[in-house]
Amino acid sequence: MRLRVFEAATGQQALARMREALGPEAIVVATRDTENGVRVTAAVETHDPDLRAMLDPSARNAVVERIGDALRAQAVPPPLSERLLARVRETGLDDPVLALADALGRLGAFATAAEGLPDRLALIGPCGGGKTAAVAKLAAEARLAGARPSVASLDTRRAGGVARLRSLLEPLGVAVERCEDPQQLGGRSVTERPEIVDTGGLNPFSGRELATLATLLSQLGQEPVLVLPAGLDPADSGEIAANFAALGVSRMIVTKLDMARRFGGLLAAVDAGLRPCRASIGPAVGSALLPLSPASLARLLLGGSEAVAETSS
Ligand SMILES: Nc1nc2c(ncn2[C@@H]2O[C@H](COP(=O)(O)OP(=O)(O)OP(=O)(O)O)[C@@H](O)[C@H]2O)c(=O)[nH]1
Ligand SMILES: [Mg+2]
Repeated sequence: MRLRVFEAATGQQALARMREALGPEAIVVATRDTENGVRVTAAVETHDPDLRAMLDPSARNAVVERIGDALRAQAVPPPLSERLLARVRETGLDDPVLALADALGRLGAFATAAEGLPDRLALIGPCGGGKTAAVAKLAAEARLAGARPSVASLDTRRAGGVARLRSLLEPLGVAVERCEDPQQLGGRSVTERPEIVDTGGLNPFSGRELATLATLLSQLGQEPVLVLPAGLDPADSGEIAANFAALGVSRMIVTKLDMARRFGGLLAAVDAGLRPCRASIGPAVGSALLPLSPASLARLLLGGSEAVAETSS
């Protein structure tokens, strides 16, 4: 109940003002004649908060349970789930998306949408992970923004590696420079930005191939960015991400979200120290790489595959 006072020359005018301000549900509590006319005290019902429901401890448990169920369904490794749930319990936020987003924000660093990706980058990662498609998407995005990207490829060991990227970028009028090694790549004078480099795929569990990558990274002027599919087994994904983190890689583009039904692998990679910068949903060059934030990841985890379908349409 809230009280308000209205004064006017006549009672009718005071009542009209009251209705205008408080609506038809207002009721008159008292009227009094004054020197200038009439003074009406009116009341309007306010909806009191349901304190009992707000203080009910089981309401908080319901949020924890909902998030716990989602993390299980997403095949998030149990120790990682427990850490996320401990944070959800600690903050006591009532909204599942906000509560999970907060916990994810604590789990690892996320690049902000504005920060995005470096403007000189080399995409690296497991065979078939989506590096070449991501290079093409980044180049297309730059063209759309009116920039003239520089694109080069170090994927020369395999027949057709460079040709595929060329075929993807030809319609955009973007040339692809073939570079046999990092010396040739570094020897060019490139002023265009962004500068995007494609590389050949590797076996992320092979010590020999990781050692070759480490040598390559020590010779690159561009920041290496891991390209990792979202639907990998969580233990594999965490191990792959940890191997790349050990080589000094800190950012990743997550691909093939549309081909994943569980995102525990993505979370395991974030937990291993890789910052998710962008997400690829579908192979088409025209489908943009979307930013990934703790909130969007929380929605993805709570909404599952339906959320991906929504985002991609
Ligand atoms: N559904 C889906 N397919 C994708 C996505 N990104 C890439 N692909 C497809 O996955 C396949 C492999 O992608 P590439 O871009 O060639 O992967 P890569 O990492 O360059 O592969 P290598 O150079 O052989 O190591 C291709 O058929 C792509 O069209 C994605 O986000 N969703
Ligand atoms: Mg490739």
